[in-house]
Amino acid sequence: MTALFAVTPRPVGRLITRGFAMAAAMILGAAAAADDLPADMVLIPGGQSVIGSEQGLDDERPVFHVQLPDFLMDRTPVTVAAFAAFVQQSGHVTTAERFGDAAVMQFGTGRWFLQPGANWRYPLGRDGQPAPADHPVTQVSWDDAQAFCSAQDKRLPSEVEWEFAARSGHEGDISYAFGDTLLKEGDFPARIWQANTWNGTFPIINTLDDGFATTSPVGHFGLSPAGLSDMAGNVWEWTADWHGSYAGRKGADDAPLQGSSKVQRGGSFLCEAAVCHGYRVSSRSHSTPDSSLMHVGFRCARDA
Ligand SMILES: [Ca+2]
Repeated sequence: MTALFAVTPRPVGRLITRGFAMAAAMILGAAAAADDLPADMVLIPGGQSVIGSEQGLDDERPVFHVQLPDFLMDRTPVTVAAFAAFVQQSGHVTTAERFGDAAVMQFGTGRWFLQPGANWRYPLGRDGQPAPADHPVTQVSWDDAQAFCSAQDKRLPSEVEWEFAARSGHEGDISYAFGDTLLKEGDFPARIWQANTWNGTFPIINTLDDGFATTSPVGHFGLSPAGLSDMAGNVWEWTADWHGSYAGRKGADDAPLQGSSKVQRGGSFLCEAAVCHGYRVSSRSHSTPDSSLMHVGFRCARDA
């Protein structure tokens, strides 16, 4: 049976954004100069940034400062199609397939359970729909994600790299990878959502205002100023790092050397701000490396 998993509750935090557009323009200018990038990756120019938020939850503070070199990030989360190609080529058998079950949340109650037969092909189990090819792959463990990235000559991003990329060069407090509002400014009452989250009252009512009850096609909600899609909502994304307190952190290279669970970033379609505001740039969740969950995927990174 699959090991226990943790899904961290995410209360609402109030965050303030300033100067986002200027920082974004700087990033875009630097990225545009790179002509030899892999088509599926984005150059994230290095620099300094704050990590965490003093207005966030306990594990988002104290904030600390990092200095990062240039690095590359996948433009989108890894899709079901890309993962299928990897499986076909490598013969990889996922953790969920070996265990015979994976974690599924029951809509209406919010109760998590291990669903027999759930895996990356059928995230909700064999009675559910097969995973669409252009959606982010889910029901993959940290070990599966690591294996995929390694096969592409890539690696999982560190937690610091993930947040740095989500901030698009913005060092101050910032709400989301796309700015400071979930709804595109000026579009009321058109209600143009910028991320796939939970709309309504979790876990009882999902109004589906953003169009999706579970995952959505990668890139459906556009790109962040850094050129990345789905850096808020859709699926949480595995990072390379063990989860731990920020207390004593002094830079990008002193993440915990051991732990019991790996950090996930970005929030998911299950996040409703009053319960789980996980799609903020500084928000963190974590699960044991062998956990496979219906709302967790990943993307890869590479040294520049
Ligand atoms: Ca949704």
